[in-house]
Amino acid sequence: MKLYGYFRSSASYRVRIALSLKGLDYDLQPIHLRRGDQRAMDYLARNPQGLVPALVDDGKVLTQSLAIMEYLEERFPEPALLPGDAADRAWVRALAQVVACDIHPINNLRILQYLENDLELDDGARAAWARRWIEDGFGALEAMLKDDPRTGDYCFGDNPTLADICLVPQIFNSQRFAVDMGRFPTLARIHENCMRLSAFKDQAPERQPDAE
Ligand SMILES: N[C@@H](CCC(=O)N[C@@H](CS)C(=O)NCC(=O)O)C(=O)O
Repeated sequence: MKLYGYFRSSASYRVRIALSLKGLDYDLQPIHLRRGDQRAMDYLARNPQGLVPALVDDGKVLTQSLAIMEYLEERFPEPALLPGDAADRAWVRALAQVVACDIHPINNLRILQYLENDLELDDGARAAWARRWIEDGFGALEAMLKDDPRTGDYCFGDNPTLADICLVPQIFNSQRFAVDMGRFPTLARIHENCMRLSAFKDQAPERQPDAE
């Protein structure tokens, strides 16, 4: 498998964690987002959205981190990243989508670049924007997880799932915007547990070969 990604991209980090939890090897093809490699013709031929990650398996190009992780789950079911029960799976997907659908897209590089270049917002205003939406989503996740009996060492029980895989990279990203995790003690505890696992720790952005 070949993973097109960028060390600091949280969507790429998600897929690296999933591959690692499933014990799957891959070759990394760095796409330098700040340099604009995602908009080069040869990359757009693979992913016309001009976003990372993209995973190539068996000659097929897969895009969108959630779709890629669901593909990996179907193709390599063990260890499972989703629970066995349909309602539990819907819960885990809902937690994952709070991050992947409602927090991450409005704080993405291209959005921050639009705020800077088109709306001419300064560093402080851009950071305030990112913090606003991250804290909004983290507040919802904290409320969902803190007293729920399904919450364990991780977002769902005592094994990592897609929910943790989405949460941890978003917490990494939130550190750039000085989000105070003290306000989200359940998320902070789960994050700490995840970071004890090599799949999360070794795939962290600063440990990637393309890290700057
Ligand atoms: N929903 C997509 C989001 C992908 C995405 O936004 N990737 C970011 C990095 S985390 C990117 O490639 N940004 C490039 C840009 O904004 O130009 C997924 O989950 O794969």
